[in-house]
Amino acid sequence: MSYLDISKEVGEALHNGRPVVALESTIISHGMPYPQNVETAIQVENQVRESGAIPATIAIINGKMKAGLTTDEITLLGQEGFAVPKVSRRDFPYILSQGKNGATTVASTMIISAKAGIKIFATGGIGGVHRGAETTMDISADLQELANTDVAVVSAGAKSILDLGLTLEYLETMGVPVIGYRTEEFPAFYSRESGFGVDYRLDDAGAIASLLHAKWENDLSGGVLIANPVPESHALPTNTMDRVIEEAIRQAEQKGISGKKLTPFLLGKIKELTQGESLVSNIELVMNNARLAASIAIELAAINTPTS
Ligand code: PSU
Ligand code: MN
Repeated sequence: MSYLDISKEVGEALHNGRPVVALESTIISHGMPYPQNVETAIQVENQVRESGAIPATIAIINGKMKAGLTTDEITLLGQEGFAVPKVSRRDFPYILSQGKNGATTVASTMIISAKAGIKIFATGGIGGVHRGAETTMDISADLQELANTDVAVVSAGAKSILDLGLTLEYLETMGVPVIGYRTEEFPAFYSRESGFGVDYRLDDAGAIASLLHAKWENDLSGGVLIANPVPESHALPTNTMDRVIEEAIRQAEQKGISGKKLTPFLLGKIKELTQGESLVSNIELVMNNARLAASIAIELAAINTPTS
């Protein structure tokens, strides 16, 4: 019995060496409110298609690791929201053996992408080293997955709910290249600046695809983080967001929220405290990442299946 279920469209695209972009599902169930979450998930898939690649939204449905969801499945994850278990690497054995549904994080989307043969994945923001991790030890499993699994993740950096400096140190230790797309600075999700640099700046999708090829061709296993800043038009003021994030973290501490509940709690609070303004920015940056991921997937497919 296979636990992996690749949709017909995604399977054919992979078989024919066509570009495919993976998309995660925790962003649907835990990252945005209904109905914007479902609308965005569909819009992002359309964006990938318009950009010339095939989208593969990833989740666990009835104990199957799915690459390519139906609209009904996306709608189910969006409607059930926080009731859908958030699945990272450690949760797979339980969710699969119980035949349950699960929303996949960056880590678990990478795992299923790698099994399916998908190399490029677009999301909003990754998990990382939380502020105060020197006492809580709260470090997202996303970082360990980037260390080990051969998938490139396009994100708008990471929210400053995390300690961005420690997150970048961790990635360096684990051998994960952090590439800035048209930027020297690691972006902080809602804003284009963080005060931290990236390892290398690359200005076109072809150069990024060449870097991925050079890494994997030489058995340098593991992921690559591609940081794509939020479009200028939708960036939010850093000092407003800093205040909002500080307040969200204060409330989480007061309520004693920890473990896998922390990130979704903080995301929810940020949304509440910015009265939805952050949601518009969030949607735009995900669309922007989908476009870049599709371009990289196209370039990588061209390298791997040269014409003539
Ligand atoms: N950060 C965001 N938006 C998100 C997430 C993180 O700005 O939606 C989600 C992603 O699915 C990410 C996960 O992989 O949260 C990380 O959770 P944790 O910190 O519990 O590993
Ligand atoms: Mn955590």
